[in-house]
Amino acid sequence: MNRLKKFIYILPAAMLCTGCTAVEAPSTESAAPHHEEVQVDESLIVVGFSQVGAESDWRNAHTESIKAALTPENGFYLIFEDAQQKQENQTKAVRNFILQEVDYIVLSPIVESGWDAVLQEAKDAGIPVILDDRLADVDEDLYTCWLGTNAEREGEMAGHWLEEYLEDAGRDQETIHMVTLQGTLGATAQIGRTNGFSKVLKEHKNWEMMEMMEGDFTQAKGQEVMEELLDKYEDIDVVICENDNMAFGAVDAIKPAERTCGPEGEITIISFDAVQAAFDAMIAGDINATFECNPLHGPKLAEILKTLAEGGEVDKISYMEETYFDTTMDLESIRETRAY
Ligand code: GZL
Ligand code: ZN
Repeated sequence: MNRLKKFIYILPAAMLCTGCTAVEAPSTESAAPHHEEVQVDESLIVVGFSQVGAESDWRNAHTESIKAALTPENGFYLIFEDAQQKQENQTKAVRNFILQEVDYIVLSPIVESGWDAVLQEAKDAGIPVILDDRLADVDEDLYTCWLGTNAEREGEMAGHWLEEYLEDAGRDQETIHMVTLQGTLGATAQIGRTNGFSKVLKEHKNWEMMEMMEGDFTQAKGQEVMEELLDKYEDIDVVICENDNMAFGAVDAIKPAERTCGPEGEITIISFDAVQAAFDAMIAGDINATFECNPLHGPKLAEILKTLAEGGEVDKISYMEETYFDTTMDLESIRETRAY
């Protein structure tokens, strides 16, 4: 088990832990200007988690799930850092975790590139790294395992869903004009969804992907990009949005432009994540389908960390279970069962 640990944190006095029941250390940006020692109960697994940001409903559900699982009651001391969608903040956070001698580093890398140096530093410091959600493009020996979602499969599922949808509508021979709102370029979810959908796109000579633009997984950027595409293209039949928040942004752009979308509209909207607000958008008739990307990683991540702490082995890759939802389903009742 871990020896009794002492950490030098810059902590507001109020956050000083009393006795040994550790509290979640605040992210360092909220630090007060003085050093305090925080003692962590020796039985707790100390985890530094560098999160991408709070850019989407999905991301917030992902954060909440991990915070709810990595609690002192469950045997963890969590140090949480929100990088506000900046890679340099994540690199800084990982270096901080190394200085604090955490037991494990969990990283959800905003993009796949640029991690070799800092993950080598973690390896040299003997601190195992677990990649969660997105992947880093590094040697496999720089991370212990990846708990993720199969974005390429999500993209392919969306392509096959569109095949069926168009066939049912008798439009399988029609020229279908499409655009894509891509997520943060270089992020695993963007790479996988774009590549997965493209595999099906290639099988249809009558599907015309007119343009792909980065919407950075946010609603605001999604709206901005969709406004540009609507100005540029008179005839858009399908919009592929690589997450729900960009789909909501696309709807915000389509409606004021006197265009229509969703199952009754001229523009079919396909999305990814399947957050609750996407169910609301399908029920409202604004979007057609959303491909699930399960953010509830907390329990599985806690299980992986405990297995490792007990000297056990874990799979190099573990995928979350995922499906899809569209307006042909009983969305009201499904929505009630959704945890995010
Ligand atoms: C998916 C995750 C993506 C979500 C977006 O694995 O990385 O990031 O699809 C989120 O909503 O911003
Ligand atoms: Zn058309």
